[in-house]
Amino acid sequence: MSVVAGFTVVLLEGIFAIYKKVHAINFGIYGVSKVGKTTLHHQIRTRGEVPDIKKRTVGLEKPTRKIVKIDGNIQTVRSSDVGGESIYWSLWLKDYKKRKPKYVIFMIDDRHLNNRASLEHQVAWKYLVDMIMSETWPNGKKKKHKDYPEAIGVWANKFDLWGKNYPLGETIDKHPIFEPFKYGMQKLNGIGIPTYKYIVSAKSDPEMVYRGIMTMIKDY
Ligand SMILES: Nc1nc2c(ncn2[C@@H]2O[C@H](COP(=O)(O)OP(=O)(O)O)[C@@H](O)[C@H]2O)c(=O)[nH]1
Ligand SMILES: [Mg+2]
Repeated sequence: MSVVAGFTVVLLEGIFAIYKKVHAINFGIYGVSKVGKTTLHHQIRTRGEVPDIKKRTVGLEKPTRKIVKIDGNIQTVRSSDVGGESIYWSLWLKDYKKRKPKYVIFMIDDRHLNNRASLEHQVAWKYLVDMIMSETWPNGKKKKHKDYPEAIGVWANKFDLWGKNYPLGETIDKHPIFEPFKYGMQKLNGIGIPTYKYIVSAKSDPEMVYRGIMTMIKDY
């Protein structure tokens, strides 16, 4: 390679690195109350041990930019924190419609494993899957190709709490925590949206969080 060509490659790589830092990728982060959405936002923003979040998130907050850096890769992501109680689910749709996130993360924890009567995650998941699969917006307007996300992650959070009772076997894929969400994932796969199961401790393990975000961006 000539010196000029080599220099051009270096220059282009530099420009691409700057572009990735400046250009933010939209993420939509949803899930019921107390799964760890606000903790995840803190973790992406500050990296480290996140203090215990006692305050419930009210409504929909303004989107913020965060820089994710791992293994020499830098990427800026943008997301809005939103409440998880069912009265706020319509705000998930509002956020989703407005920002058209390229990637959606649906957060869960282990409440459905410990209490068979707990159906919060399942009901919220059905709401989210229907919201994404619907061919029209609530105003009747037909969705366009770019209105669908490129991938949806089901993120099981608080691994530090339930990992001992429900250890990670050979693959994340077969872990029982994801069992109730399989049907919805198959439906999404059916219309061409890939799904991605992931396990994290948003509160205390930044490495897992950053790797999960970067994997979604790189692999999907
Ligand atoms: N042990 C543990 N607790 C967590 C984790 N993530 C969140 N929490 C706790 O779960 C509670 C609810 O978290 P929060 O972020 O407010 O959830 P949100 O309602 O989805 O925004 C808080 O007490 C957090 O400290 C985690 O990875 N491990
Ligand atoms: Mg919150």
